[in-house]
Amino acid sequence: MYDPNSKRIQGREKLIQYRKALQEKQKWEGEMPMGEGELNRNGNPKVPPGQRVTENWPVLDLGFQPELDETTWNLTVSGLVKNVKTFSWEEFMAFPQVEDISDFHCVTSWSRLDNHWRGVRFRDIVNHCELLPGAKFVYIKAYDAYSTNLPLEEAMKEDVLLVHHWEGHPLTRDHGGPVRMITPQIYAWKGAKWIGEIVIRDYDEKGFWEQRGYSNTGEPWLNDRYS
Ligand SMILES: Nc1nc2c(c(=O)[nH]1)N[C@H]1C(S)=C(S)[C@@H](COP(=O)(O)O)O[C@H]1N2
Ligand SMILES: [Mo]
Repeated sequence: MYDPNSKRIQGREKLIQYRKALQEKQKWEGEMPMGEGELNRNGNPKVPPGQRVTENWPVLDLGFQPELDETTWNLTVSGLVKNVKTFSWEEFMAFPQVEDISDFHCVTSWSRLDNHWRGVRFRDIVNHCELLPGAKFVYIKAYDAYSTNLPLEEAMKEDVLLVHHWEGHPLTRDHGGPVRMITPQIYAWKGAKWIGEIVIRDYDEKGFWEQRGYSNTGEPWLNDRYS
């Protein structure tokens, strides 16, 4: 925790591995310059290919921002878990509260670096409900018409959080307050704002943007944007 740079180095290493594997080095290099000019003090790229750093935090939604508060919001975990359960705000806040700093990469090419989050680990909530055999995919439903999907393995990573604070302030409604998911290692569309339900499944179902041509995997460091 508290080391977004090591996460960037991991991403960068993934990219290098991938380039080696491709063995079309020159062609690839021409199409996809690494670094994009955004270098940190050590000369390493801070952002994945094709991304630019933004200082502000843009808002993206489907034109509708659900109005929720701590009394009306709740979170259901369903599907392949032993204990299907709906957590109230108080029950959600009773999980271990963690802080983390991570980057946020939007597929529309902006990245916001070093976001300071407070929230609950996705894996703590799901483990509490006890995964059943066959659990492999996650389908997320939000309080707007939004949905998204990701492999369970990605969702269980340490820095995937359900956050309620950003930079020391309660998460605002426009950014998905009171609680949204964040997926630092994959594009931000995989992190549902106004998260309402986590469905654990043995099959994959595409979410809102995945159905409309976004990548099913969405790995920023591999420039994995569209399917
Ligand atoms: N519920 C919901 N979650 C969502 C979206 C949305 O429209 N509705 N947009 C996604 C996209 S495309 C991105 S890039 C991020 C944007 O989060 P932000 O508006 O806080 O920057 O949220 C993701 N989660
Ligand atoms: Mo996005």
